[in-house]
Amino acid sequence: MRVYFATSNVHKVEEAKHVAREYGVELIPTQAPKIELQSDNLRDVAVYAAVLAYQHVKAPVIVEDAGLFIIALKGFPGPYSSYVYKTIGVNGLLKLMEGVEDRRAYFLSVVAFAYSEGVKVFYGRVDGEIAREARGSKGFGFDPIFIPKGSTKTFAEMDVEEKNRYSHRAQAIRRFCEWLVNEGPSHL
Ligand code: ITT
Repeated sequence: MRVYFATSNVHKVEEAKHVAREYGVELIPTQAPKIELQSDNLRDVAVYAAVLAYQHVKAPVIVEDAGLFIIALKGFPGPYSSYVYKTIGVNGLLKLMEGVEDRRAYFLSVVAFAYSEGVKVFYGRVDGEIAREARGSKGFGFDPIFIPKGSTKTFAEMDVEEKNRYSHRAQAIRRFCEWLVNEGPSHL
């Protein structure tokens, strides 16, 4: 089964492909149309982007929208993670967390699948904490400062397989693939 994955992020593709392969699903990367809906809801952003992508590629396609939610910062940067990463970055977030004892945070992933029958949405979440300093050079984005529950390593200290054992994205893609294989449209 082949499904397009509309994204500008090569790391997302690599992570998702590893998971999808286990289900016999081939993800084909394609450029996402770059009009992002301004919304504080990841689901709305993903669904809107998936509909646009479907009109563009004219074939079944997924879009994934993700964000890092820090409890002590009332969920910031959340849906603004991409902008915050590009502006203040990892060091800016560490600064905001200086002196903060409650390090709890989670990543959320929303996968929206657009196809002839409409849009289906799948979620993934990983809980963990914000490290005291950046560690590791693998992965992308806020990986150097996120330690998932059950590990002492940051995501940036893990290879793709290990990150996928924990990650929000791997969970959402797994749920999508399970649905696709068991209940999805058979003509894909
Ligand atoms: P798209 O083209 O797919 O939208 P993007 O990089 O803009 O790619 P998102 O808007 O979904 O992706 O991601 C928002 C930001 O959240 C992203 O730039 C990272 O900084 C951060 N992020 C999301 N998932 C992450 C992960 O697995 N590890 C580290 N940071 C992550």
